[in-house]
Amino acid sequence: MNTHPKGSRARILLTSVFGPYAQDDEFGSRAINPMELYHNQVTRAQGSFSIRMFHRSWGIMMIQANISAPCTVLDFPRREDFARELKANRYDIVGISSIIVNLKKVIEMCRMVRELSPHSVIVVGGHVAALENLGEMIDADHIVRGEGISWMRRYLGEDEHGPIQHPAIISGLRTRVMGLRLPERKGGTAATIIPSVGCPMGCNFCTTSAFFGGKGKFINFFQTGDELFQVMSELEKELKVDSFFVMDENFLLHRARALRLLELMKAAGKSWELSVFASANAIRKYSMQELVELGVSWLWMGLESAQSNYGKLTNTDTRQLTRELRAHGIRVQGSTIIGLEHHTPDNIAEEIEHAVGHQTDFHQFMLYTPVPGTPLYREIADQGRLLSEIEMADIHGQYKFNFQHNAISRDDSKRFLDWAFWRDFERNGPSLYRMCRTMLEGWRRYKDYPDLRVRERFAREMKKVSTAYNAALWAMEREFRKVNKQVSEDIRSLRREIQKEFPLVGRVTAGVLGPVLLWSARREEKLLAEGRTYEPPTIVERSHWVMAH
Ligand code: B12
Ligand code: SF4
Repeated sequence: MNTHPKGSRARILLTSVFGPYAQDDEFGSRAINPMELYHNQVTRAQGSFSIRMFHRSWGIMMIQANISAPCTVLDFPRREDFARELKANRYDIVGISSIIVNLKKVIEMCRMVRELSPHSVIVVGGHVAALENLGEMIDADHIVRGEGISWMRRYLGEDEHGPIQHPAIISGLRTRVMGLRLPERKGGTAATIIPSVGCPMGCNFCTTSAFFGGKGKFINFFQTGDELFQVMSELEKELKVDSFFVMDENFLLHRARALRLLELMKAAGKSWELSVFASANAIRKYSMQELVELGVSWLWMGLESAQSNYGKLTNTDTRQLTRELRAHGIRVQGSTIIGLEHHTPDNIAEEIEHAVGHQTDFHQFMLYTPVPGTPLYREIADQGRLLSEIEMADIHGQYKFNFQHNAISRDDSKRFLDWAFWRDFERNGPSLYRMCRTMLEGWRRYKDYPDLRVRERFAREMKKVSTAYNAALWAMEREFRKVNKQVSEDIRSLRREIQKEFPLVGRVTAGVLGPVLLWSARREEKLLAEGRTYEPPTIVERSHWVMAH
């Protein structure tokens, strides 16, 4: 690849694909595929109790922070914002970030660049590049497969092996729950930290693992616990946070790095809170005490199925593991796949019941989906089982199969998926309630723990549980009666327990804020029934910027 003739003087626009997203349109937006993590794939069946929030496009933020060329990041533009930005600034390079579902938007954006900014070089990156014949589908100059920071540095003639600067990222924005938007005060939301990309476990369906090299491979941005500690300390200072969303597909797999981080946290008295993704085999490498001292308070774990034979689940009773984690105050988000090869209409209900029986705090369900670039895709394609007429925009794991399953029809795949979400909600209650239960358990176990950092962390959590969350429980108890009376009673007993521990504050907040939340939750239910959806705001951020003349 030749470097760009202007090198680091080239003006760069890095953009995500255009919205609006949560609607059906000709560019591949789908109402059931909103730009939201929880409401898209975790709490989507939970009505007004669903946790609604947006996450920025971290890939392009990471690239921007690691190049010295003048650069604009345009996140969640509408088509007209993108057009305006192209016309207002003479960009030498336009970088578009996308995943496969948004292919049609990439096609349109490339077309718009050619029309509105014909001198620009078009670079397309992100998971959409896993499509082997992407070059024939879009009009771009470069397609970047895999890690993008090193590619962009190389293209600009900068040092591709230079140290990685981590941008200050606030993990979520515009959070809403029960019809109310939470205030966005500094330090109130976790910072996102991205230690590495990829995962060496190489599960056959896993796109992230495949995209960054597959089995045995991954790319570390921060190799050691020391580097990670330093980055986290900087983010703590800049964003005033003590909570981190660790965006690493399998954070706990790198044990030496995690334990060194713990050592440094202890020495510096850091009472940090970490939300991590980890596979069961990686979690098993730690004692509960190590996890708690490391600040792990939320854990996303693949459960897949009791009958599956993924290496990460070998010799693990995931139900027992979930129980244990929750008993130590660690919120668990389980992830279960619907439509594995051994699933049939006869055994699927039992498999869903097994998954739901984990009683995780959150539960993601996804269809087994061969996605281009993965070993599973190649296997299913070789067997001639891919359904060729399916649009890319519908291959996102929340709609219907994109392949011929041996026992389950396409329409049934959607029915079973929806049933799983509903069953989890009906049987276990709103995730917000489950979280409160786990946090109370953790606090009871650790409130007198010798390590002050741990005590402080649980005390912080309990402050929320005894106030705002307790008021939410008051409203939930009433609203949930019509869904499941038993769960509503369980919510009431949890409230009693909280009130026993915090008599005054518990009673006052439930009495004052509870009715407000009940009212706003009911109003939200009504709006949702009328088709209300949410869109992320458009964000523009410029670095090393000088106006063009
Ligand atoms: C945060 C996230 C989201 C956010 C969206 C954030 C956003 N603003 O777009 C939310 C939660 C809304 C979301 C939704 C969905 N997501 Co998502 N999401 C992720 C997640 C967890 C993290 C992404 C991330 O920031 N990674 C860290 C950064 C550093 O890595 P990166 O983005 O890959 O960027 C690097 C390279 O790809 C490259 N690069 C990226 N962009 C560009 C651009 C240029 C110009 C260049 C040169 C390079 C480049 O350089 C970067 C640095 O190395 C990934 C999983 C993962 N671990 O990556 C899934 C992932 C990207 N999502 C995925 C999917 C399928 C979805 C959904 C369809 C799922 C669903 N049904 O719910 C929806 C789609 C919503 C929509 N309407 O578009 C898949 C994509 C698969 C594919 N092959 O296309 C992934 C990989 C998860 C998975 N394993 O299945 N998602
Ligand atoms: S363990 Fe999780 S992140 Fe790693 S390859 Fe398997 S599914 Fe992907």
